[in-house]
Amino acid sequence: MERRDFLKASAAFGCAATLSACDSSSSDAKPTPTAPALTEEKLNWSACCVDCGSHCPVRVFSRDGVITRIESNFTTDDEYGNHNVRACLRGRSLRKRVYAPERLKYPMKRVGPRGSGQFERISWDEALDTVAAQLKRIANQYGNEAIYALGGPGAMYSFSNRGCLNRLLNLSGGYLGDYGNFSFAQYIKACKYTYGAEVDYLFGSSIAEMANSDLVLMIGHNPSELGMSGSGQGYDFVRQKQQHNFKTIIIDPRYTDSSLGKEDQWIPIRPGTDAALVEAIAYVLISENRVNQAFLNQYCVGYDENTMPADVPYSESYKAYILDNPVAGDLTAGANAKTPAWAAPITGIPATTIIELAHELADAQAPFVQVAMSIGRHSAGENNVRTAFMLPILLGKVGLPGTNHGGIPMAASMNVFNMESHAEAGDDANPVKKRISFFKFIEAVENGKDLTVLKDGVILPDEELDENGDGKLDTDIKAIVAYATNRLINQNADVNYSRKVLADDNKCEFIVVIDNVMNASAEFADIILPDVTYVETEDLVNQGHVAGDTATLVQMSTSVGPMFESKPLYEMCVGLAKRMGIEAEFTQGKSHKQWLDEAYAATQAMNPGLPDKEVMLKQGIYRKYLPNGAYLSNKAFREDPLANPLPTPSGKIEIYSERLAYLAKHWQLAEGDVISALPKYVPAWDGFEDEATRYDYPLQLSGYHTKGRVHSSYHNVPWLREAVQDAVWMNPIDADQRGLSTGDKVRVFNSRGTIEVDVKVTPRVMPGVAALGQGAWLKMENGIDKGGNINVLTSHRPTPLSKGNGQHSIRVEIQRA
Ligand SMILES: Nc1nc2c(c(=O)[nH]1)N[C@H]1C(S)=C(S)[C@@H](COP(=O)(O)OP(=O)(O)OC[C@H]3O[C@@H](n4cnc5c(=O)[nH]c(N)nc54)[C@H](O)[C@@H]3O)O[C@H]1N2
Ligand SMILES: Nc1nc2c(c(=O)[nH]1)N[C@H]1C(S)=C(S)[C@@H](COP(=O)(O)OP(=O)(O)OC[C@H]3O[C@@H](n4cnc5c(=O)[nH]c(N)nc54)[C@H](O)[C@@H]3O)O[C@H]1N2
Ligand code: SF4
Ligand SMILES: [Mo]
Repeated sequence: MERRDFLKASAAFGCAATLSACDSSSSDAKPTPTAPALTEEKLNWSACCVDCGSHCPVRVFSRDGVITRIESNFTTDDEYGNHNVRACLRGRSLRKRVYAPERLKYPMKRVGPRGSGQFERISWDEALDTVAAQLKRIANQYGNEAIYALGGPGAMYSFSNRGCLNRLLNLSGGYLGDYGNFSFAQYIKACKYTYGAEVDYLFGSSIAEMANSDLVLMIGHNPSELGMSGSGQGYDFVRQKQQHNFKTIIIDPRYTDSSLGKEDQWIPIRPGTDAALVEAIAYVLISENRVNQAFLNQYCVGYDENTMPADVPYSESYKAYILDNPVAGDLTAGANAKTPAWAAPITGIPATTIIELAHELADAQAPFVQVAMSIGRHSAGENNVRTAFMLPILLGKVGLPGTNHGGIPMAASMNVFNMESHAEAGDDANPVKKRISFFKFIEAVENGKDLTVLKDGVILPDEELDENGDGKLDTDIKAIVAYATNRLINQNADVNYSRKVLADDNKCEFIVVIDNVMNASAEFADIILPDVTYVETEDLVNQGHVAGDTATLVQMSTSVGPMFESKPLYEMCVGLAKRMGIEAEFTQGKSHKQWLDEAYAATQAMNPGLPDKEVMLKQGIYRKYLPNGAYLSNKAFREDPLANPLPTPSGKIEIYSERLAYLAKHWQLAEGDVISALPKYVPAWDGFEDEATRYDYPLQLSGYHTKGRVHSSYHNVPWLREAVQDAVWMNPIDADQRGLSTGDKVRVFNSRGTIEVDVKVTPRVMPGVAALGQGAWLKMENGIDKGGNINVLTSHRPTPLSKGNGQHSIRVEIQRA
């Protein structure tokens, strides 16, 4: 018997026996009160469906509909490959989130000014009547393009996800769609213009491929804090490191948990300057003749005179740019050559360290380069990522065992029915074809009609390509449907700007928020609909994007929900469909249970070994370690580039991109924004070299994803706030200059706002840089955020190419509060 089952059995039988033995041994004649008989404790499998990507199983024990405890997965012998998919500290505290005081219990409507947080309880009928009527009114008055659907990362179920809402909106005339996302908008553009496709090249080699490497270089990559589950990257990385002992170098402004003794070298770098480091490494490799010339000749475009596109001179080549010398064949460095001496003061890395790193990379048999998404979330993010991709390219270490082109680890995953894909298939697809960048929706509320193709990257229906055209949006956004996201306010950049725009209900006339808790975004709703939490519903979930080498499927079920007056999203959507006159189309005549059974059957058809649902309800998790083997990125291209060309226009790796040269000429860019044909270090707004802000705000602030939360999810669990202190990290040098010590309350501020937090003085962050975990809940008091929300300080200015979020580029000053 498994340990837990044994404990459960003793609780059920052993304890009762002990109690009665106690009773009879009493010599006192007075009757001793007996404990009320306990009903049997039930076990249901559920999952943590947040956006960290692992979607770990959890075992929910309950009695009479009340959760007694939540446990992790402990059902295997834990042999690596068949190991338990353990939930991290967050998933294990799920009970605290379910019973949180902030929990939304019933539908509510706003009764004060928008954003004032004044609400009144209403019935479901009133709530759904209002939502249906408002969506219809706005569609009639302004067109369906005026409706924007925001959401999803809070609840990554396969069935009851944002796809339910998307389908509902699609069937009622559609909504303004978006492209890109907060995680990797800039990154996937770097992939597209270098390797030819977006998400396909976001993912690189599996972590298991590190077994064949002798040097793992992580640029901003932090698996130990970002992939913490049993199926996550953190554990896979540690296992590979233990077994194969490859050298590990980590480049990060912070000494992260991925280091902590697992690294051989930590190279602290100033945020947003990795491209300067890479260019200096390129300089060493080129000037010492250590690039892989044969690889560059055969597989790449734009490196030197051998590989330039027709009509583009050598002076435009990468080699000429790095050497600052327009003469082919001449290795003499020009005055602006990208030498280590040039990069040192920018990056904060000594020139000798840069040269050593270049030599280490050149000497490695199989360098495995991992480029994190984080370096894309900067003001010149696309160029940061494109430049980092140059390391394996210059070395020719692409598509060979033990290497990686840079992409984040391929997440092993199983196919699953997904409502979001379903909502875009066939007749249910969105009739509105226009799309904006995900990061532009507040601007589209403020001034949608001013957003154009060439200035703002609006995508028009007849122009699948986001690259030319002179069109624009026809309307401002007038309604927002926000589901499972705190991105109306908390997670979006420049909180004060979002608050100002959304507070005006003449601009966005209607906002509905569907969530579990009253948070900063819910406060801006006109109608709030309370959703069930993960443990209160039946669904299916697979492992998602920031995940490791074990593919998982979890069958969720419940004995505790729905709690209060909450409802699963699907059922809310049925209620709305009824009121919008599209119930038959929406339900297709099926009950919620029938949909779930069909979703399971469809999933089973895609995964032949998957047991029947009855079995999975008891077993909870179905897992496979590397179901398709370890993935080696670019293997086929490397083996035969003619038979397996890349999806770029040239079929090769594009160091020089003619498409980007075209965009650079035709797009209307804001002053200081750079789109370049070559990958380049660009000193951009709020970066280290930004003249406009570096004097008033001398510190760079790095807003990492903390192990204490997933974004804003789990912030309201007091256990986690104790376990992982929300303090701004400062190097002792910077703290001394300001007379600060650990535990002091400080104000962190810039032109956009001020937050108040504790300070932690630590050499784990480099001088000149402060660091603060993103995602803390906003708590505005007299214009100062006492919650410590970093987005009070971030800019809503988009990045040049993807029009994405440069939320990691922040400059601040810090003073005692
Ligand atoms: N400054 C800064 N800002 C950032 C980032 C950064 O690095 N720096 N990172 C960005 C990134 S990568 C991302 S992905 C975004 C994420 O930002 P969000 O998408 O806003 O993610 P969360 O903050 O986790 O919000 C999830 C919401 O879903 C709710 N929720 C949880 N479970 C359920 C459920 O079962 N049903 C419903 N209806 N709701 C539920 C939670 O209560 C929460 O309000 O943040 C971005 N913001
Ligand atoms: N615990 C936890 N795990 C998560 C999440 C979470 O909120 N909490 N969010 C999930 C989601 S949605 C996403 S998108 C991913 C995000 O994954 P990432 O984007 O990779 O995460 P970040 O924490 O932003 O950055 C990772 C590291 O990069 C460093 N860094 C920041 N700027 C730079 C730079 O310019 N150069 C270098 N070299 N390093 C830099 C940071 O200090 C940090 O340690 O994580 C996922 N996993
Ligand atoms: S936060 Fe991520 S790693 Fe932690 S339990 Fe949830 S899904 Fe698993
Ligand atoms: Mo993300």
